[in-house]
Amino acid sequence: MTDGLLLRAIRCEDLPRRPLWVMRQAGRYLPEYQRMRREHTFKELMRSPQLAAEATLLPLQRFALDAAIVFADIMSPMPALGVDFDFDPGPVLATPIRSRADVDALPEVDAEALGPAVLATLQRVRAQLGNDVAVLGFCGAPWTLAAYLVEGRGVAGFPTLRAFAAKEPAALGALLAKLSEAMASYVIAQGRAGADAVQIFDSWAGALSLADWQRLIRPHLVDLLDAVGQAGLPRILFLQNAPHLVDAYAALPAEVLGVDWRLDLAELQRRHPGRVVQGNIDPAILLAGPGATRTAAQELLRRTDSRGHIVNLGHGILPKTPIASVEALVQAVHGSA
Ligand code: 1CP
Repeated sequence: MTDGLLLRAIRCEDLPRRPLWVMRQAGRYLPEYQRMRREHTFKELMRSPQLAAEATLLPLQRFALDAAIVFADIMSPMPALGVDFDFDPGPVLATPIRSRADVDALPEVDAEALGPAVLATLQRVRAQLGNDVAVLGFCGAPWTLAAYLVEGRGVAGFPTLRAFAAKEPAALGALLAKLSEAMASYVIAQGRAGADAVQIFDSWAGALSLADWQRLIRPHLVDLLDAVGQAGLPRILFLQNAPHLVDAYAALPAEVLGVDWRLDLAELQRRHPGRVVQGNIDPAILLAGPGATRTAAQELLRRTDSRGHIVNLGHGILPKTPIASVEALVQAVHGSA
């Protein structure tokens, strides 16, 4: 059987239309998901491969999307690193990592303990979908995971993390190295469990300057990308709110570069010819309704080169998004080559 549109776009093939999926597509804007959440906590859903597979497949039952992303969180593998956390609604740590001693106290990673429920979910999802729909695994990039581990929760600008980077660069390096190694094992295991490609979410990429990113973060991100590439798994690298880093990210070893809505995707394609890109409609436009969504999608399709473009939002879909806006997005993408 031949591959579906998403894997073919990753190989930069000529296609009848562009592939489409939506970041956080299995989330709270779906009434069916809200129903599941009334009966189960988020943690319960993630702990049960049967329920997590059901949540993963919900958006595919409504919309003709070209990929399913496994229902899990970037924190799902963290228990294997001895990290204790809860969701409120984002990740909150019982004890943030704030010193060299805290980093050194992290246990040796037990590869078997890295998200076993996520792997079991992927196996179920892969078995239930045809090859025309790609199954995506994912992980957090080392820096974005460190943001939660050090800050303790999502905080605008992550000031505690940035102070830690300034005060304890070697400890930060040790933490990022540990996360990079663990995430490589984790996503490679996802590939064995049925993921056709993996997205590496660097949602908080933009917190440091380019010079500090080059010095402190880049080597560990490259180690992760290299390990995943050596395993033969296609890599989608997503960065958010980091326009000063986008050219540096475009030079990293990943098959696809995913960007947020702040960037001009057509211009990015011109600056990096042949680079496969993903994105980048502003998720807030979908809140404005199907008309505004259709206009934004058509404008994106008109302005950008179709070859090597995976259509997506520029960040996760927002909880109050009308279903009709997602339908308009799907129709716009299906209606044009
Ligand atoms: O109340 C609920 O239902 C829980 C909310 C929720 C959900 C549905 C969280 C807590 N995570 C998730 C699932 C999730 N998270 C997916 C599954 C796939 C899908 O929904 O389609 C994925 C891919 C993620 C990834 C994720 N989690 C990222 C990277 C993507 C991004 O949005 O930038 C990040 C930064 C997180 C952290 C996180 N977990 C949850 C929330 C609400 C957040 C972000 C907000 C915060 O930092 O407080």
